[in-house]
Amino acid sequence: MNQLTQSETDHFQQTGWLLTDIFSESNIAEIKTWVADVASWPDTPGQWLHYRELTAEGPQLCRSENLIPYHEGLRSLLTAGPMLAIASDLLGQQAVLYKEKINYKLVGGAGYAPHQDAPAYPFIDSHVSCMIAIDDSTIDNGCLEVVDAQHASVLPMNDAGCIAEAVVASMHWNSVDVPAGGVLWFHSKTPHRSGPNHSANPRRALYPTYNALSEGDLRDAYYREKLARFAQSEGREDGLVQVSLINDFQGRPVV
Ligand SMILES: O=C(O)CCC(=O)C(=O)O
Repeated sequence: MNQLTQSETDHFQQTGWLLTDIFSESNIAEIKTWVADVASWPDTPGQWLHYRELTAEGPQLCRSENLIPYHEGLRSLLTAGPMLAIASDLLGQQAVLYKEKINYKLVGGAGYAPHQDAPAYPFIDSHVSCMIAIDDSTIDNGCLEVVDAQHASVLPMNDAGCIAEAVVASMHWNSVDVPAGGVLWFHSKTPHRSGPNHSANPRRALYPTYNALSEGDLRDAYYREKLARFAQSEGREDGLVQVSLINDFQGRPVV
């Protein structure tokens, strides 16, 4: 613990998000190769999960998840060292990894409707997540946009499990540029959204999520629950790609 300064912890407590700079150039280069490793994995039932979307460039990977059982580098990055220490600082107690994913947002990739993560994360009320930017993340390529000081409770939702339109319109959205290797931490009730990637380059990001270990080590239970709910689901009524337990992703299905 105590990887963060008091003013950094205060910023997170007050706003619900915090931008940190913890990786060296060589760390970042290595993490980029790990993300490329995952993207090259085949679709193998019963292991990691890949999801695809249809873009103007054709079918593209949009997300991979359940990665750490199959990648030693990612496992040690996300379950030890500064990542686990910062998550513990922000939770105020020992953290444990709850889930992990890569959102690729390749050229033409879709964005995410305004939402809080908490309704999509069963078993526990409060988590802390972060976006580890693999590529520079800007408004052009669909960076995260967050709302300050709205992480105390779950806000009214629409049928998609996203934040109700009237509430979205009443809030002030801050777009947060994150340079490649930068890490943007956010609470699971911090409202966030992102636009599509209108640029000519990918906007990849790795997202680990942590919970307090005192509430249980629930990573296996999370993936079991998610797969069970997906197996029962008949797909989204709006016909878009289902990557989450809420319907935040705006990607079109590959037909
Ligand atoms: O990667 C993004 O643009 C947004 C990700 C997000 O909000 C999510 O995966 O819940």
